[in-house]
Amino acid sequence: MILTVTLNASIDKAYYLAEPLQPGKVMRVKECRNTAGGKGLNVSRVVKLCGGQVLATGLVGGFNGQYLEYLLKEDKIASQFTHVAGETRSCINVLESAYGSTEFLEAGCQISQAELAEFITNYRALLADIEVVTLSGSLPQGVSQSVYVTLIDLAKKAGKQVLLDSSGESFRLGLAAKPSLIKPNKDELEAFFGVEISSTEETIAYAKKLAAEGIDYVVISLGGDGAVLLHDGVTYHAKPQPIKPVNTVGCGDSMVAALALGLERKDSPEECLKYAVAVGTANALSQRTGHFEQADLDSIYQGVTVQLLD
Ligand code: TA6
Repeated sequence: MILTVTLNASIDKAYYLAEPLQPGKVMRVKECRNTAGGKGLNVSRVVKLCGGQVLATGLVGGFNGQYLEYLLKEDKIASQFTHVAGETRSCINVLESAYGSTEFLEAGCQISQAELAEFITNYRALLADIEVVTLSGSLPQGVSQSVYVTLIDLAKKAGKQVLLDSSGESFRLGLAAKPSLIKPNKDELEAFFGVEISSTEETIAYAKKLAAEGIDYVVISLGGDGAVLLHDGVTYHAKPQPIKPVNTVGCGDSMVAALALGLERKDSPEECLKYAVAVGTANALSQRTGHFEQADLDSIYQGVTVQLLD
């Protein structure tokens, strides 16, 4: 069983426009699709789509929080959230022909120390019956940027593997707790080191610096160029056949879901990476966030090549 943690959950609203976006104009939305969002809930949907067992937890509140739990029930995803006084946020993704995907991410509501303490108590209890934990996304207001350190320490003390997928200060602090696996994308890697990276060799050099921090699995997602994985002193690069992406929102979350399953299944590093790149690429072919068609996954998986680099 995989436990997904989403502290800054969201009602993800995808707006599909028939016309190219014209800033400053009134744009009519051709179709609107609402999903239970926030990175960890995209992870939850994809774990289930891949045939895994998943339990979603985190913080939800208000009418949006009720709607989110309703949407998860519709997706038949089990959840046990801590309920807060604030209102769960919305995140907008505008999809159209001029710019592709443009996201507007709300900050999230204010969380009290008592609400966070209640979540941590609930989280500790949930650890007993699961194998792998994923910690994903930004943090709502009032939650310390060091919260992932606490959650990683508790998971590791309980003997669980824990994946961290966040950015900025919460990622930098979380590293110190040595999560089992991290998956920054290239932009997040550049931001972490304050550099510009222009080749896969450079990506690997910086990934090695993260691995040197004592992180067992370091994955760097590279969009259409696949992903690299560093584990036990070996570097792997998995690349998919080229595709024409439809909606790339949720690809990183889809990879996290596949990597969590790979760890739970004790797959080889090579298989973990190949499967994760195939799932992330299949998600890019779907209009829906955190979703893929099985036929797409099956054909993409066959075309993923894995290179052992050193
Ligand atoms: O990765 C896509 C996504 O999960 C969207 O669905 C939206 O919820 C956003 O990211 C949330 O990102 P954040 O970093 O604020 O947790």
